[in-house]
Amino acid sequence: MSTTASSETTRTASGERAWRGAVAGVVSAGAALAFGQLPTAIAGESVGPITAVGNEFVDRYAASLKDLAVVLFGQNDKVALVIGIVTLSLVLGAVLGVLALRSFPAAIVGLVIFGAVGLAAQATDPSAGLLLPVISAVIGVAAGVASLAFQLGWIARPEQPLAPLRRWGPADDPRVKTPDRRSFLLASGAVGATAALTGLGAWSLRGRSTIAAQREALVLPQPVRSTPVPRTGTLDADGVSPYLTPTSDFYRIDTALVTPQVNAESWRLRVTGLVDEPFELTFDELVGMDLVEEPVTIACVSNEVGGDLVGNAAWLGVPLVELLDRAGRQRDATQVVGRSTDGFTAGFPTQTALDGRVALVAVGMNGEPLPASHGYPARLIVAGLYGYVSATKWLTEIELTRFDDFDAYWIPRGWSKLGPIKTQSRIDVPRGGARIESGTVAAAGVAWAPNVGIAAVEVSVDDGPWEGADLGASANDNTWVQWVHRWTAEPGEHTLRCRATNETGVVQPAERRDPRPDGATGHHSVRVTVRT
Ligand SMILES: Nc1nc2c(c(=O)[nH]1)N[C@H]1C(S)=C(S)[C@@H](COP(=O)(O)O)O[C@H]1N2
Ligand SMILES: [Mo]
Repeated sequence: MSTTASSETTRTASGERAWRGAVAGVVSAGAALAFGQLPTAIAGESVGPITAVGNEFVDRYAASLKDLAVVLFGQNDKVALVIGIVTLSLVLGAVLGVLALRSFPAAIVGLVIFGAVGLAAQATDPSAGLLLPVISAVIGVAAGVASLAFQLGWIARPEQPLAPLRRWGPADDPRVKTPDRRSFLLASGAVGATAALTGLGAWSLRGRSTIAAQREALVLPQPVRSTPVPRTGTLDADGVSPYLTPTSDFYRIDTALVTPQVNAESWRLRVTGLVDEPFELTFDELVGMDLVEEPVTIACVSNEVGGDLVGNAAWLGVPLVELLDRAGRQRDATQVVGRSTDGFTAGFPTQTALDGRVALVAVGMNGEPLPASHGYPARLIVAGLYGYVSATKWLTEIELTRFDDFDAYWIPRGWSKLGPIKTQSRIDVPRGGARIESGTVAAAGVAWAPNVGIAAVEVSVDDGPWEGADLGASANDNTWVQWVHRWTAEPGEHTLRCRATNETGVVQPAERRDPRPDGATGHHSVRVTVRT
């Protein structure tokens, strides 16, 4: 009886100890994260250790995910990734806390490794130097070790909170009395609250952006030449995409976990590589050149048939060819590579920039400076090419290389090196699954073949004959066109299908292919119910 009782007590005690170790570890990992975030936050940098680890994760695993859109995330997935990193850190902290009870030095090693991961990720981030990451790592690890020592010190001997640091061993010395639960929780609570406040402070500083104010105050010069944009509403069908996509509705795709905040005042655009005279421009010098404004539809290669990763905007910028000529591009410079502050790259054949199409270093979108999320202060826009090979946002460098000498970001990740936008069309209304009234129904949508132009859109109902749709006005061959087809709907279930023909006479193929490696093909169709 007495033996049972005593082994019960031991087990409870060790269970309680392990539990305290885990709590102390979680709180210490939190402190390490919070203090680690502080230096970059104070310095006004957008990429701290957590974001850097997240970016590294994206860069590493982008290749193994089938769909670019999955890795390029919506904002929610980005938040989920950050939450995942924090959660994993806290769980690792719990493990280290339990480990610390057996060997405090082992737990210190664990925290140092933890800091080294953050440091390594930050060090590979091209937008950061090395000083801040090192400071972050040192402060973060120090905060973690101190928190752990303080809390576990309270378990062992409250009068000497830093004892574990000196003792180099487990805190189960029988002469050391274990403090009551209340003292321990007080110690952990105090450290936890400090960590939480620090984390909140770092978080709120992080939101501080001088770029928003700078961008708002910026007035861009008028273009010397612009293609007039047809008034919206030339095509009266409710629910069809507007001809110009409002900037706030424009799709956004990029690998950046936090939108880069680039200061236009210190920003430089370098034109380098296989050129006779590399040069560098300030933002003022760039916008001081002759600007043109052109509406261009851009699309993401991951856009599924019928998807919405496509939009049409009026882009204001400097023709790329002028920058290439000024640099004196060399004969073997067969690829134009755009490089971004965040390390992203995109490359396309130099010939594309020289064949007369619209290819711009853009600074404005729909009459305003580029929003941060669309590449402020400057990005590339090349009519007819998917974004992943051309549309580098937060552009800092245009490098001329040989086509075979360099593969940009998405190429080793399994996407085609050449990325011309495929001729596509989409039904906006009626929506798939809609229940509609019988009678005359306006089926409408958009069709695009940038740099080529749309010649015709046709609609087929229930696999019947293709019938020509009416096309809306378009500014040029670089934008989508709106289309409408009036159809007499009889009660029952019906399938509507559309296809486009481009200006070279190529008809959008019916064959369904996945976005990878060079863009989806197939016809968009919707199934609707016509009420009786
Ligand atoms: N710096 C940077 N630029 C980038 C990307 C990126 O991940 N990073 N993504 C590209 C891709 S895949 C597309 S489709 C377009 C999307 O541009 P948008 O977000 O302005 O619509 O940006 C391109 N430019
Ligand atoms: Mo894309």
